[in-house]
Amino acid sequence: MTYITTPIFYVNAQPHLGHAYSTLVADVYCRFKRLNGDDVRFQTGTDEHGDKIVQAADDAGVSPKQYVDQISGMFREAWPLLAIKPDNFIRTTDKNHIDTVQGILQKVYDQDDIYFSQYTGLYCKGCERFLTEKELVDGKCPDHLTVPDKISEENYFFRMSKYQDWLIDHIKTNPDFISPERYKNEVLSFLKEPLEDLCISRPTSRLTWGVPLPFDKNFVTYVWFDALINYLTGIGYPDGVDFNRYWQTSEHIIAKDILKPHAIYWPTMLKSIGIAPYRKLHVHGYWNVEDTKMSKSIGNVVRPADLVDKYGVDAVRYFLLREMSFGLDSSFSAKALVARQNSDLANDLGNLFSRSLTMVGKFGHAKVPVPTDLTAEDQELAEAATAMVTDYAVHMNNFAFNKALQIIWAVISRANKYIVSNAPWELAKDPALDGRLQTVLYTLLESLRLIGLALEPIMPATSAKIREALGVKIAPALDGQSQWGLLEPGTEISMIAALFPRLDSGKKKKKKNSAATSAKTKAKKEKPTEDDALISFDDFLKLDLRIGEIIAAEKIKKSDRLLKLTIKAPEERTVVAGIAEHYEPEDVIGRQVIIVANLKPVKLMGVQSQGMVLAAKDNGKLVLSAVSAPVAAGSKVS
Ligand code: ME8
Repeated sequence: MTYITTPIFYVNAQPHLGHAYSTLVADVYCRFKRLNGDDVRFQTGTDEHGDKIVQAADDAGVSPKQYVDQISGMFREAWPLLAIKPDNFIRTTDKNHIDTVQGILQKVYDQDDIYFSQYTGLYCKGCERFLTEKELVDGKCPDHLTVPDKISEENYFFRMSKYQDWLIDHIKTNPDFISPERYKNEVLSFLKEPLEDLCISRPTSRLTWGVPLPFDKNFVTYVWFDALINYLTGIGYPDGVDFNRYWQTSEHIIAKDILKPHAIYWPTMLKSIGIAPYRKLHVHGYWNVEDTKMSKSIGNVVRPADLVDKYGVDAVRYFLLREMSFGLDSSFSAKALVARQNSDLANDLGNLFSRSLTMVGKFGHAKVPVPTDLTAEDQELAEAATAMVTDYAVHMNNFAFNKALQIIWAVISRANKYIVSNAPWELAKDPALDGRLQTVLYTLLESLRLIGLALEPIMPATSAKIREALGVKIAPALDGQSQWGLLEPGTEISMIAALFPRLDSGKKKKKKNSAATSAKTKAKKEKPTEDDALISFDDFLKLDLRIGEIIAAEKIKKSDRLLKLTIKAPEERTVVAGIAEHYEPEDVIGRQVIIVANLKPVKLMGVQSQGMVLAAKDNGKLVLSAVSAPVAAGSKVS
């Protein structure tokens, strides 16, 4: 039995390659366990409270609720495009999750593991946590390269330090608790220093978008204390049957960025709640893009839906698992993906598949042939193919997906050489060699069957195509299907189109009529090229730009960033602008600015905004747009 989870992702950004990798690994591991006959539950979801989300919603000009609904939906919709099938998608704004968090907080508070105190610390908004001086590099957060804010306030604290010795002992006595080893060592080395207690609240004067503390309504729960509990809520803690069934088999998949919350906060929280620690924590490295950190500002964010649209689901799944060594960083490039698609998929696997089937069609009456005596070479291929399944399984269990694939590809390459050395087309010329010919063809088909079986978790559609071509009707399973010689002679084979097209590097795959080719996915680009950055004149004409005159302005309560403007253009309208940190209301009254007049209205902090004011951003400073001489309010800008 296994309960597999991914991190629940913040909804301050759309799903990208990094999120896709963790979720893909969880899906592959889940499919692999199921192939072994295991009872598996797989959960992912979204983390929707906290500062970051409020800020992102503010920047997008919508309310936090509208914002989280929209982005959470994008995560939910992204996974099926990659053939990822979670059993449960959890949101931290779900009522049952909020109830569970409050129940746990009350329990931990009642047993005196939470106390109230004054705290001064260095807070990194990006990490959503206080950093210690030691963690800073040149005074900055090493992950976000920002100087943390010094914050001093009264808050509630979880007695994390109380569990430090227990945690060290647990990690040492359970060698598989955190893997790969390097991350276990990192945690143990961190635990050599005394652990501080964990600040688990935020005053509502600073943040309201969170789970209210059940014992003090003036505070909301710190986002990490709330988020980690998702792993319990998702299986119905405290009394759902699934909790008792699955919890002790829980395995979390994360990247190195969130090691500390998962390896330190979470086990100590569980200990305090009185729940056994999770079974395993699997930590992977980071995806860069062409050796550069993936970031919105650089414009190199890779969207999974775009990749699927361009290259197809299985090629993307294959590439991500083949290219990254679990635990280490890796670099994505479209060029490398195309190269792998052409060499590993179209050439090696694709050719083995189409040559074998074509030859069975031509020389074997399109039926699984009857094998006769096996030669040493046949035996060797048969043994290599069966050993492949066993060895691959060891690597899959250890999250060494790239090694599992290398083992499969070694057999593919061997089978391709076997075709060349046995030259079935030559055997076909002499009727006396028909027995030999049929044995060679059988050996190829049986190798393909085992290759297809092993590939199921990683490339489910390809594996299904191989099964279909070979006339295998039963659902794939390692137990009972891993031995040699199970293909039934006489079974009709089906001719199926090539598994993978060859791609010209840099060119798009011909669009298929698939769900992946939705209008939405087309709108998102993998990496902007010069062409992508250009819009047509028709696109430009869609914008209704006008000169607006600001005739009134006021601050919006509870927002540091927003001003409510009344703008004449020529009719009066309300526009909410995020300029309050740069302009006082009295500074803007009487100004003429350029507005986008045909933007869909949105509600911002309860105020309906009908348009947008254009401003230039210079080194973080906003400067309002203007015209060089006064013009009539409402004049069109073109
Ligand atoms: O940290 N390479 O959410 P998050 C590989 N909400 N994986 C990457 C990656 C990259 N470049 N970028 C992101 C949070 N990831 C919290 C988690 S869990 C209780 C709460 C993946 O949206 C990777 O799995 O910042 C990483 O750990 C996670 O996204 C961080 O997602």
